[in-house]
This record gives sequence, structure tokens and C-alpha cells, in this order.
Amino acid sequence: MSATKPFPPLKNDLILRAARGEKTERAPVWVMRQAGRYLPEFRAERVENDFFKICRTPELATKVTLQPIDRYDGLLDASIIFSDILVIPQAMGMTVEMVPGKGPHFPDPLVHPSEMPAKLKEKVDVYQELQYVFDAITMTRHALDGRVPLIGFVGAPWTLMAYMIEGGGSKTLSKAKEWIFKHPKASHELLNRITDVCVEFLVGQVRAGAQMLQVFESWGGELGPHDFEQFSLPYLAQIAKRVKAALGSEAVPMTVFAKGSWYALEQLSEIGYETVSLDWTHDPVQAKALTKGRVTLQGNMDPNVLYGGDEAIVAAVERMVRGFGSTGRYIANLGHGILPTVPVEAMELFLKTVHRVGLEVAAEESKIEIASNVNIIG
Ligand code: 1CP
Repeated sequence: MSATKPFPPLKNDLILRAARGEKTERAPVWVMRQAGRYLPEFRAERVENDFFKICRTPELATKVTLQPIDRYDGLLDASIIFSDILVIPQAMGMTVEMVPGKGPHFPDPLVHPSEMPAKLKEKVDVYQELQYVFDAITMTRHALDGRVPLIGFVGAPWTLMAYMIEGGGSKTLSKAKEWIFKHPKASHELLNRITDVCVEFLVGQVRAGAQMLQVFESWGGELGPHDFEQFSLPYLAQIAKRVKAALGSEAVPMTVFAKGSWYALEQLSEIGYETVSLDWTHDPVQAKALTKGRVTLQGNMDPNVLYGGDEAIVAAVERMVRGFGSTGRYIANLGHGILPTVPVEAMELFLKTVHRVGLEVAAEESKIEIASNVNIIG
């Protein structure tokens, strides 16, 4: 499939405007991991097909990407391509399986730096190894018919390195940490190799039709401030800089999400991303004060509030949207991915409440603006 056929015109560009720092009529909203596991229509698809088969079959990836857009028709302001952060380790030569109910599993992880030449490809041809993601993006962009923008993504280098060494999820990341403390030089080599693939992959995603990009540093908070500055931040910065340089005037807004790295918020707002995604440990007002309008903030309700019942959801959304403000530099989201056992009704209430409160706050904000203009004139 080629990206040469013109894409349908975009009917809702709220999230792109918010990311660029323009005023919006209300805060746009989407939810991390909105396609997939908690949706009954996705689980039905998974009975038929293996996880990576869905990722690798553009028709299936398109279908699943559109599931939340159709179910929550008019309530979501963005879609995210159905894929996984672990397609990069696969492209680099590693085997990753998705074990139902357990998550990702690497049967042959990187145990020692001396294994890198044998276990990782010297050169990764992104356009060969990950063409299926590009095809899925192009197909999805057409299928979306301009309803909402399409977000592409990658896992950040430190997070991917951690999976490649741990062989799956881990509570302590002690194997990956042994690498950074015992083998810092080899760790940087691995991080550089992953970064090169991330950059090329993100550029390819935009050329295939992605209208915004997000970099997931899901294990950022496992590093303390000093180690984050050594092993995560420089690579996150490189990614933003190199992707933008490669795309030139075709560049799209980029978001960085370093979960748990609250201590790095100011730094994260200064390394070339338009948007910084926040987990729920941030207070909205403090986060705004620290970043001084340099970036758009995204987030940040604790995903577990969706288990708390209607009243708790409404109260948390009120606090969140009122804290961030609704018309400037804000994209509503959860503070991490939606969890697999969340009822679909709770997600719907979350989205509807963001819309309602967002419009209310927008009306209040415009009244305040009118009043202050009158004061200036008067
Ligand atoms: O909306 C979407 O679901 C879009 C597709 C998407 C995205 C953006 C999936 C599908 N995964 C991701 C990102 C991803 N994958 C991240 C970053 C976001 C985050 O921190 O949550 C991470 C860490 C992964 C790795 C991963 N893949 C895990 C976490 C394991 C752990 O260490 O705790 C899991 C469980 C997966 C599997 C997966 N990825 C996506 C889905 C729908 C699933 C469930 C798989 C299944 O159906 O069995």
C-alpha cells in the first residue's frame, strides 16, 4: 500500500491545535491503550487471532484501531495505531511472544553485553522489518476518513532495553539495572542502537500517515534523577531532534511520556517535544507552574479511578480539567494505560465528563477573558 493517494480531509484537529499551543474550544481527549484489552470486540478478535498477527495484518490492525472510535463515536479526539512498543526489539532480531493473560515474553533475552553481536542485527532495515506498521497506518488513516487524527508511537530506548534484558515485565528491573551500573558503555551502545531504530521508525510512521507521535518511556520512573539523566533523557532528546530534522516542514507534534519521572518534568519540557504526558502523581497546577506554558500537558487521571464508580469518576475529572484548564495547552487523558478489566461504561462516563466539564470551563475561561479585555479597554 502506498501513502501517495491523498488522505481524506481532517474534520477534527482539536488535539493537533492543542499540541501546537493554539487555543481550543474545549480540551481534546483520548486514552492511552484505548484500543484493545478492555473492549469486548477486541477480546473477540483475540480469540481468533494471535496478538502479533493482528499487528502484522493491516486490515486487522485497522479494524482494532477503529473499534474505540466507533464505540465512543464523537467522544474521542484521537486514535492510536494498534501495535506494540515491542515491535522494535523484534525488528532488531529478538523473538517476542505475547502470552495471553500474562503479557510479553522474550524466550531468549540479552543476558550479557557480549551477546549483542549474536542476538541483534548489525543493521536494521526499518522499511523491511516494520513495513507492516507503515501499511497499517496508511490503511487506518484512510479508514478513519478524517474523523480524528492518527497517533503513531514507539517505546523509548531505556524502556525497550529493559524489556530486552529482563525478557518481559519485571518488578525490580534488576537485570537491566545491572547492565547500566556494571556495563555503562555497552548500555549506551545498546541505547544508541535502539535510538537509531526509533528515529527511523517514527519518521516512517509520519510518512505513512501518522499525524502525531508519542514516545513511551514506561519505565522512566524506575531510574532515579541522576540515572534518568544518563540513560533516558539524552535519548529522548535525540529522538525529538532527529525526527524533526528528518521531517523538516512535514514534522508533526510529538509527545513524551516518562512514567514516574516526576523529578524530570522541567527537563522534559525543554527537549523538543510539544507535549508532555503526565502520570497521576503530578498535581495539575504545579505541573503548569513548572512548565510555564512551554509545552502542552497531557493526562493525568489515575486509571484506577475508573473502578471507583460514577461519583468518583466525575469528581476526579472535574478536579483534573479544572486544574489544567480547558482551552489552552491541555489534552485530557489518563495517567497511564486503561486497565484490562475496566467496564466500558466507566470509560464512556470519563469521556462524556471530560467533554461536559471541558465546555463548562471553556465558557468560564472566555468570560474571564472578556472581562479582562473590558478592563484593559476601560
Ligand atoms: O490503544 C492501544 O491499545 C494501542 C496499542 C498499544 C500501545 C500504544 C498496545 C497494544 N500496547 C501499547 C504500548 C505499550 N506496550 C506500552 C507503553 C504503554 C504503557 O506503559 O502501558 C508497553 C509498556 C507495552 C508492553 C506491553 N504490551 C505490555 C505491558 C507488560 C508489562 O511489562 O507490564 C502488555 C501487557 C502488552 C500487550 C498488549 N499491547 C497492546 C495490547 C492490546 C496488549 C494486550 C495483549 C493481548 O491481547 O493479549
